[in-house]
Amino acid sequence: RLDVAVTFHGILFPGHLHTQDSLQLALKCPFQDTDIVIVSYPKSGTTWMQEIVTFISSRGDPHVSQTVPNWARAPWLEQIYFPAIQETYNSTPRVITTHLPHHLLGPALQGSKAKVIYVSRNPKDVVVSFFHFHKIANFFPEADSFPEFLNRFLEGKLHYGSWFDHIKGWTGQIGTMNNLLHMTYEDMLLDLHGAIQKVSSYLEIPLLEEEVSNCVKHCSFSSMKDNKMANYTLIDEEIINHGKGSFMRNGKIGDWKNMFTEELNQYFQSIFEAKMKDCTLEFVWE
Ligand code: PPS
Repeated sequence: RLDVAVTFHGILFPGHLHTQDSLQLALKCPFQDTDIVIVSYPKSGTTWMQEIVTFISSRGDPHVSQTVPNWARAPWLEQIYFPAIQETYNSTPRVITTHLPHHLLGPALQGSKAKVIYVSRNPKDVVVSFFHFHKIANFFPEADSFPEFLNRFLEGKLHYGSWFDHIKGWTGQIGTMNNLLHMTYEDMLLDLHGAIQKVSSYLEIPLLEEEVSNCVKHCSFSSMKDNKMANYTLIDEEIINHGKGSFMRNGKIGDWKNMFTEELNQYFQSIFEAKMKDCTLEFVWE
């Protein structure tokens, strides 16, 4: 069975992709000062940021993005295959991706100059995207009804843990960690050109206007949906059921409105307000 879970520090992870050892190794990662680390809660724009960083590094040239799958050019730190990839992963800078929360990964990054990019998205769209992904990804447990799924999300019981802990843990480091850039899915959707310029300047890879335009063109939803090195269609049908839906599903802000009833929205709002009362982040909901 593909949907067996691993519990690590009280958080569930898909056992198809992780083991206790792979998770433990991640926490001891010897980060290099040149590393670029993309951090996110699932469904927040991870794949998009992997593409943006790939294109900034190649100055808008599509060769790498069209020939190397995203999991090989920006591998997942905590997944089983990471040590094997690491041995042959000679590109500088290394681009590493992770969904780990700050309370687990923070110690390994302490003292490192690795450039962290934290990507977040409004949680209503996160939970809707995650719900749909559970329906096609066979390494997640069967999705319940949406209200039950939402409840598990709000209780922090889904795989990868609590969205609240994740966002508060990482964004709580802004101002403490010099090497942390917070980008939102909504920033990227509303102004991709500006978002790419911001990331390129943070990474100290200045781009010509023409190079930024090429990055924008190739990082659009439609370009990525058509790029088999970015859209996960290379993954076996038994792992991701492509017949039931696509990873590049909708790519919009505000799709939550199609799933949340008024009652669910009020319920969400009450929990959100209670859990985020110590947090000043503002979200774009639609
Ligand atoms: S994962 O499984 O954690 O790696 O998922 P993640 O990549 O974080 O999030 C997947 C959602 O991001 C959307 N996406 C995009 N939206 C707009 N433009 C671009 N270029 C883009 N690339 C990926 C993807 O469609 C998923 O969101 P939903 O709402 O399900 O469409």
